[in-house]
Amino acid sequence: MARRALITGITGQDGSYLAEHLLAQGYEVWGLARGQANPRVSRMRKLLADVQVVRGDLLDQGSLISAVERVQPDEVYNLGAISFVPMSWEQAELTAEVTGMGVLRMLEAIRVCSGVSRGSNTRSGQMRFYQASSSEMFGQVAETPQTERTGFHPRSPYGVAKAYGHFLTQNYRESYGMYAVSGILFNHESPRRGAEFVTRKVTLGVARIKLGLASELRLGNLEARRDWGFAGDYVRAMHLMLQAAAPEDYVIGTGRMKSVRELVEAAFTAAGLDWEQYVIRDQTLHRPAEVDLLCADPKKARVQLGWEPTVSFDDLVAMMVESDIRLLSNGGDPDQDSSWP
Ligand code: NDP
Ligand code: GDR
Repeated sequence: MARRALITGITGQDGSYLAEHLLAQGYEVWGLARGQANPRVSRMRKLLADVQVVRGDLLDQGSLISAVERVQPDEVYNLGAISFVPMSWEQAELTAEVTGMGVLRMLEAIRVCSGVSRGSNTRSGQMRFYQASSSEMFGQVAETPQTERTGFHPRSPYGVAKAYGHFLTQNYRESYGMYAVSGILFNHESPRRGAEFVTRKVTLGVARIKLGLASELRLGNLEARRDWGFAGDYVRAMHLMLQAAAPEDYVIGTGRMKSVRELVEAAFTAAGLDWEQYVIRDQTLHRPAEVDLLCADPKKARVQLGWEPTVSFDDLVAMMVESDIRLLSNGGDPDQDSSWP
C-alpha cells in the first residue's frame, strides 16, 4: 500500500515542492488547507492535481484532530505558519498562535489519534512528525556556522514562536516517545517564493525594470547576510529526516553566506543591468531587531542522511530572474493564482 502523507502549508512554497517530491516517491499526498474560498488552494490544485485536500486550520484543534482521523497519515509535515518575519511584529499574537501554538495543536492531534497517553513512554504511535523549524531561532548568533547544538537568541516574534514549536517537538519526542523531528532550515528560495521575501522581491523587481514596467526597487538592509539555497533541495531533506532509523533534529543549509547586496548584484547582473542605477535604500524597510548573519553547518545531514544541496547561489538567482522575466513577459501577475511555474 502507498504511504500516506499529510502536509500543512500545502499552498505555500515548500508545500508544493514537498508534495511533488512525495508524489514522485509513490506517496498518497493530502494537503491541509484553511479558509472558505482560499484562492491559493485553486492555484495549488492546478499544479498538483493529485493532491487531496482536507480542510483544517492550525488555530482550530478540533479541525486538526478530524483531519488526522480522516487521513490516517504515516507521515505529517507541519509546514503551515505565518512565515514572513516583519509581519510577526505587526501581528505578534497571531504569529504565536499559528506558528507556535499551531505546533502544539498538531502534535496533540497526532497524540490523540494514535492513542498515545500521558505516561506511556514507549515508542508508540506509528505517525511520524516533521516540524518546520527555522534558522531564525538562532537570531543573534553565538557562533558561526550554526549547528544542531548552537544556542538560540531569536530576534523577532516569529523566531520566538518557532523556538517554542522546536522545543515542544523535542519534548513530545522525549515525553511520549513519538517519532517527532525538527528540521532547522536556513533560507530557501525558488520561482514559487512569496513576493514579500527579499529574493523574490529582488528578482521580480529586476524583471519589471528589464521589461520597462518599473524604474526603481526599494530595499531595506543590504548588509544582512544569509545562507540561501534552493527549496527543491530542502524538501528532500525533510523527507529523509522521517526515513531515519531514529528521530533526530538536523540543520539544513548550504554552508555559504551572501549579503543582500551580493544578491542584488547577482540578480541585476543576470539581467544585464547595473543595480546601483535602480536600487533605493529605504529606512522604513529596516526591522526593529535584525538578524545580521546566518550560516549553516549541514555536516550532520550530509553524514547521517546523505543530503547535499545541488543548486548554487548564482544558479538559483539566475533561475528566479529568468522565471520572473518569462512570467511578466507572458502577462502573468505574481499576485494571481495562475502564477506558479
Ligand atoms: P509560505 O509562507 O510559502 O507558506 C506558509 C503556509 O502556511 C501557507 O500554505 C499558508 O496557507 C499556511 N498557513 C498560514 N496560516 C495557517 C493556518 N492558520 N492554518 C493552516 N495553515 C496556515 O512558507 P514556506 O513554504 O516558505 O515555508 C514553509 C514552512 O517552513 C513555514 O513554517 C516556514 O516558517 C518554515 N521555514 C521556511 C523557510 C524558508 O526559507 N522558506 C526556512 C525555515 C523555515 P494559506 O494559503 O492558507 O495562507
Ligand atoms: P528572512 O527572509 O527574514 O530571513 O526569513 P527575508 O527574505 O524576508 O529577509 C532576508 C533579509 O533581507 C533583508 N532585507 C529585506 N527583506 C525583505 N523581505 N524585504 C526587503 O525589502 C528587504 N531589504 C533587506 C532583511 O532585513 C533580512 O535580513 C525567511 C522566511 O522564509 C522565514 O519564514 C524563515 O524561517 C527564514 O527565512 C529562515
